[in-house]
Amino acid sequence: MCVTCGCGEGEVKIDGVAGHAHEHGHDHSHAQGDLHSHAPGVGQTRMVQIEQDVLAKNNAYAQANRDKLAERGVFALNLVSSPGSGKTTLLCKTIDLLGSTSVAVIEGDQQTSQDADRICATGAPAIQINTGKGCHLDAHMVGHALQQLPLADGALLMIENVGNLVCPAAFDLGEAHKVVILSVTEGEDKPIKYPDMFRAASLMLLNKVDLLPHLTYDVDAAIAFARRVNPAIRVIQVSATSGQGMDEWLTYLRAGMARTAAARQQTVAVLKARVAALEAQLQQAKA
Ligand SMILES: Nc1nc2c(ncn2[C@@H]2O[C@H](COP(=O)(O)OP(=O)(O)OP(=O)(O)O)[C@@H](O)[C@H]2O)c(=O)[nH]1
Ligand SMILES: [Zn+2]
Ligand SMILES: [Zn+2]
Ligand SMILES: [Zn+2]
Repeated sequence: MCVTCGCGEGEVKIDGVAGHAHEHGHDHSHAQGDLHSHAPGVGQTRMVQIEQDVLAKNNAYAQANRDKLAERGVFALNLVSSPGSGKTTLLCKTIDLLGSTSVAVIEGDQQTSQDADRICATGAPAIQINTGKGCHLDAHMVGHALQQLPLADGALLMIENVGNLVCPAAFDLGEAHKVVILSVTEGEDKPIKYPDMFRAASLMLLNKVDLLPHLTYDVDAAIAFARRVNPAIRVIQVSATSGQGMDEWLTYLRAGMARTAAARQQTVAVLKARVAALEAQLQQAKA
């Protein structure tokens, strides 16, 4: 169940396959029953306890994902938005510009493999997670998708979450950052109506700016609303169809990939130095 809206889980499918093997040997006794957030007969204290258990379990899976990604030097972003903001279109455009060999994608939708099919058509690898009745991806699903996704060392991993401006805010997937996409057809006030999501994100992509000449949309007001809930949020104005703003977006992505690769190299260097020191100690002990 979702701790935010109480919706059911349904049957999760990864690339069309329900259920999954547990090579990683994790305990699978989820604290996710059929309980509903507003379940009659379940007291408030019990509900809070269940929410904490679900989120704690998710955070443990997220940390495992984060460790795995760091080991590979993979920069991972969790793309969140309401349905139809342009996430998949933006991903296709990004892959076209960045090259299909350096990007891999995990797609989240309740049903269909439409989005993964669109990504695969670009040449980049993609895995589709269908959440059934679920309203968000969680770190456990992403961990299983990662087992199947061909992911090069130093790659960019884009996780397109289920279109929903509420529930995905609470679930860490192991990403470096959440990126919220707001399209100019949705109204300026979404950041103050759905503040949790805009607070959780480090970057807001204001998409579909090519449509601005046809709308009465106040870009400054939208940015001011976003900064009211998250003063540190960075904003890039883009159009996934015309390509406007893509340079700045690609610069952001390349900088993140370079930082992540450098951190991995540093970890490897530290480990090598430690191994050398231990070998020297061993030689001394033998002498
Ligand atoms: N004019 C314009 N249309 C866009 C832009 N980006 C996406 N669209 C259109 O918006 C619609 C939705 O785009 P998608 O990429 O499917 O949006 P999404 O966020 O992936 O949708 P879900 O996965 O269903 O939540 C499509 O008709 C796109 O062609 C843009 O920058 N400008
Ligand atoms: Zn929910
Ligand atoms: Zn599992
Ligand atoms: Zn999509």
